[in-house]
Amino acid sequence: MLKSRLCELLGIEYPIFQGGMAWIADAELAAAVSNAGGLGLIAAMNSNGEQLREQIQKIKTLTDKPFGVNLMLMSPFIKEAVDVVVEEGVKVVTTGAGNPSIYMDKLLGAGVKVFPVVASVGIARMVEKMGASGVVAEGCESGGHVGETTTMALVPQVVDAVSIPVIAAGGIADGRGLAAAFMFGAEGAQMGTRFLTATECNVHENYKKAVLKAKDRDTIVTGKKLGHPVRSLKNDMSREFAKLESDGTTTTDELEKMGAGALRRAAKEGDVKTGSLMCGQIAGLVNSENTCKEIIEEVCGDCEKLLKGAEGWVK
Ligand code: TUI
Repeated sequence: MLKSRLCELLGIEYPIFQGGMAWIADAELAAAVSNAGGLGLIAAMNSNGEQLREQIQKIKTLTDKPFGVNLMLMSPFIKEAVDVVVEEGVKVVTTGAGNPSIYMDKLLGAGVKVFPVVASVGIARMVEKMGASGVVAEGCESGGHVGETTTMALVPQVVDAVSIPVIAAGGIADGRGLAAAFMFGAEGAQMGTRFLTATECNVHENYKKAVLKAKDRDTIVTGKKLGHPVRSLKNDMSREFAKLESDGTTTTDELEKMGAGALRRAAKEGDVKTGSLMCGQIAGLVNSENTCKEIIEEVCGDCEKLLKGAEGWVK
């Protein structure tokens, strides 16, 4: 059986976090991951307090297992979301797309375990000092908002810099990825793209099919000019965005307008042409739809076999 400090700390069976995918990670997906023994997370994304509260109350009817909320720090409703998390007694939070410092005291004071998603050693060190329970070190292979460093380079550097548990993210979708994460000193892994294709994921079928069909070079990073680079599948939308971004005549306001609503269009309406299909580079490896239970058992089972067989390399 795979065990790490993470399992004991959170009372979960498998050291697996589900990514807090905006417009995708709802109460049903999160409950399915938690019921399968991982840590399911509801994406607060740009939800207001009431919308988030509804999802939290829903997940409480769907699982008795530990679950969490992912707070997207760029949300205009971030303050309300933090209040609702505290009021609803949510026990675990991951944060993304920014520095969570100003919300740490409130969350920690309410007994919430906070796992900031970080893309650099500096922020990892800072949040450890502030009392984070662990950090998710996310490399730029991931989908959505990305940093600059790869998982392979980032994870061991973060592991060396902090003593709290590190969860590796970005480019992990199978047992080999999880085993590699352990070899880097991480104590678990977070997966987004793999869970996006799960049976229990309510993302539009067109989006799911596009991810299942994607190959190794089918993603692109856009939005660097806006200060928030985002990885998504190549399509009419992302190609056009990339072109306008580099032509030097399109203003950042015009680019912002073009990006607004694009993820919702893809995830909810299935618009795979003009929507934004955020997705990690590992999509090429994700070729079948499975239940969350199948995914977690396959990934952890394969990882266990690999780690047990690792001695075979030593002569
Ligand atoms: O947050 C994510 N991934 C996301 S958020 C998102 S919603 C969105 N939609 C459109 C445009 C932009 C965002 C979609 N995908 N992953 C976690 C993550 N956090 N990756 C990188 C970071 C990060 C970045 C900067 C963490 C800390 C940070 O600190 C900022 C600083 O002050 O250095």
